[in-house]
Amino acid sequence: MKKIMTPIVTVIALLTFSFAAVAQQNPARYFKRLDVNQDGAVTPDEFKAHSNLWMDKRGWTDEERRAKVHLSTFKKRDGNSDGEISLKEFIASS
Ligand SMILES: [Ca+2]
Ligand SMILES: [Ca+2]
Repeated sequence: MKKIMTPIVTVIALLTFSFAAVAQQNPARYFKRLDVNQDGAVTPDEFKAHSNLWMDKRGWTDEERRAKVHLSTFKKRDGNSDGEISLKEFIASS
């Protein structure tokens, strides 16, 4: 388990860093890009569209790995665990 966890943790750190790097420049604008239907909250599906792009760029084909990283990154952002990321939560986690 430890053997598997280490790369995943590294990947999450990298993913978080890459989000943070873009988000830091203008979190509100970045949030708008993620919030596809512009209702003020980013759902797992909206977030997934973004994760997928990120992972496709890196050639990730392992579905299990993609799902794991997607879920853990979303959970990190969803401060109150209501299943959506608000702008406030997004800025707080940027
Ligand atoms: Ca939305
Ligand atoms: Ca939330």
